[in-house]
Amino acid sequence: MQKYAKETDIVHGIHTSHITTMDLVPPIHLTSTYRFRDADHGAGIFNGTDKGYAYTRMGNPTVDLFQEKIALLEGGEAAIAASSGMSAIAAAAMTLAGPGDNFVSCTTVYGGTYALFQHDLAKWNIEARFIPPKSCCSIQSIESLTDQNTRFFYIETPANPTMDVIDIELWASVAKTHQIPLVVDNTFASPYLQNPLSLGADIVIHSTTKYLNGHGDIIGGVVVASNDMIDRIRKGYIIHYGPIMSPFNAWLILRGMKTLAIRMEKHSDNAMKIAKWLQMHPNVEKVFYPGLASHPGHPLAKKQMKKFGGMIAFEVKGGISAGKRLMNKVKLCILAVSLGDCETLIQHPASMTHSTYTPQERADAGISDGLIRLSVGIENADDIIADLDQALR
Ligand code: LCS
Repeated sequence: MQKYAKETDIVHGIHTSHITTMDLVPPIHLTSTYRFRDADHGAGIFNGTDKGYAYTRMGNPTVDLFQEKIALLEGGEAAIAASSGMSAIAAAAMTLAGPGDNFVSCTTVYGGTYALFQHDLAKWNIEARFIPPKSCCSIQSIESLTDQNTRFFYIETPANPTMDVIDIELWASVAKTHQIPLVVDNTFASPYLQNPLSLGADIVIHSTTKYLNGHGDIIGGVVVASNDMIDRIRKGYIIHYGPIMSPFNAWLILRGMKTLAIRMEKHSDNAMKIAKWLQMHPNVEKVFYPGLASHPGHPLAKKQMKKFGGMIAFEVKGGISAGKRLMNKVKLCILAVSLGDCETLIQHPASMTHSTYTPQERADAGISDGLIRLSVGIENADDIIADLDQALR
């Protein structure tokens, strides 16, 4: 089979036109159920001896197309889509671990992920063990929290919201020695900028709400892994707990994904320009962007990412009160959570995305009260800079 570059796969991968309609764009299969030719056909689909669809919670052609496409782009055998990034994470975690088990992660992850790990999984007697940012790339720290009941490792890189860069190959090597899977949330990078499976990870997760869809109009998630693992997650969680992706959302994500390469190029170029400008601004205390040579994760990001993405965090002089004034003064940038949209979004992690942490937990995670997060859009970079400049002044 001809092998194409990532940009080409993003546009052409998977879909082949229907033999008679010859449509360029696949149709949306909006159906909850499917006809069986006869009783044996129906029974055959249910027992796996016949190919075909039975019921959309168990499988849908439009959702399948999206799953095949993301598996192709991440270099995985298969994928299972979910109703949100959170349900994709829950599906993976609850398939891999049960009562009495534990897993190891980093303290700094998306606030919803942290709450799921710290509070909700605890109710099922699944224990999350967190490594603080300073030792997140230390084999010793990972080893010291790993025991015979550790069922998986979970990392997010770059991490939300501090932009910590976590060494995927290092975590993968420790995971291999313990024969447990490494799960990587690749949401911030997208498959265009980073492919964790090629660096030794076993499972990749995306909130498709973000860069994959790219247009801020749906919520979705996906898990990419081996055929066996995806089968386990599908049967062990998605089909029976039911957080499936709707065919309509799968179709919108397929549509949004076609421009992933050019969007990620523009997000990354804009963010680099803005991060450099912020770094020089007299009212800015500190900038966290892995593309800056001053970022501690810069050499690692250069190694494991193609470019540095569209997410920036920064602290303004004057702490939280100055930060609030900044967020209230922007005119072009939009004060909103989420990320990866065409529009530049600005938000305050401590009171918004990471308000699920206690103040002490946020301090442990390196999320200061004055930290502001910018999801840089695809507008003209100078217009974003001019807006931030008037607000900072
Ligand atoms: N993983 C990461 C890295 C995220 O940033 C988010 C959401 C999720 C998973 C969960 O995905 P969802 O269920 O929302 O599709 N992050 C958000 C954020 O930073 N602002 O609003 C949501």
